Amino acid sequence: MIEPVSGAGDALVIVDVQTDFCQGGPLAVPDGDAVVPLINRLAPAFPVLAVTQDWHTPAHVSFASSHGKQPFETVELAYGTQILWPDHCIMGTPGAALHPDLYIPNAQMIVRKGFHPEVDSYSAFLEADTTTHTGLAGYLKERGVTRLFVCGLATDYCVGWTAMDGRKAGFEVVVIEDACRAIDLNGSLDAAWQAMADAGVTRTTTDALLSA
Ligand code: VGL
Ligand code: ZN
Repeated sequence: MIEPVSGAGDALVIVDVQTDFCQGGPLAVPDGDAVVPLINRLAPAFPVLAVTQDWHTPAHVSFASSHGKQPFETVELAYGTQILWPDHCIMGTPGAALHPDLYIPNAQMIVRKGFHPEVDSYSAFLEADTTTHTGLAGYLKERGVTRLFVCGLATDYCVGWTAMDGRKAGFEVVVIEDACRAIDLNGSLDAAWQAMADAGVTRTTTDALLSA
C-alpha cells in the first residue's frame, strides 16, 4: 500500500520523455507517447519535480555508429558491457527536446545525463562508470525529498537504473508503472522489474496514486 502523495518529502522524477524516444524517433520506445497524458495528470500533485534528458555528444560512445557496429550489438568498455544504440538525443538537437505535448510547467529541475563522450548514463543519479554523480541526489536531499515517484522512458533502462540508484542514494522509490514504457530487449523488462523488486523499489499506478 503506497501512502498518498503528501506534499512534503515527495518528488516526481520524469525520465527521458524526449522526441527521439517517441513515435518516429531513432530509438522509439513502443507506445512511448502514451506516457505523456499520464505524466501531465500526475505532475500537478507534486511539490518537487525533476525532469531528465538523455543528452549525448555527437559520436557518443553508446552509439553503434561510433564503433562501426549495428544497433543493439554490444562492446566492452572500461566500465563494462555497453549496449550500442542508434544515434539519439544529441545535445541541442530537436530530437533531444522534451516531448512537445509534455505539459509540466511546475517542473523545477532539469538534469541532463550522458554528456561525457566516453561514458553512458542510464541513471539520473550515477553515470555508467559508477563513480561520476549527476548532482540529482544532492538536489533532492536539499529540497527535503525522501520519496521518489519515477515515471517515463524506458522502464528497463533509464527508469529502472534511476529507480535503483535512487534506493542506493537512500530514497524510498515507487515506479508509476503505467506512466512508463519499455524497450524490452532480450528479456530486459522482466529482468529490470526483478532487479527493482530486489532493490526494494515498489510499484503503483497513476489512478491508484491520484485517488489515494
Ligand atoms: C535510454 C537507451 C539509451 C533510456 C537512453 O532513456 O532508457 N535507453 N539511452
Ligand atoms: Zn542514451
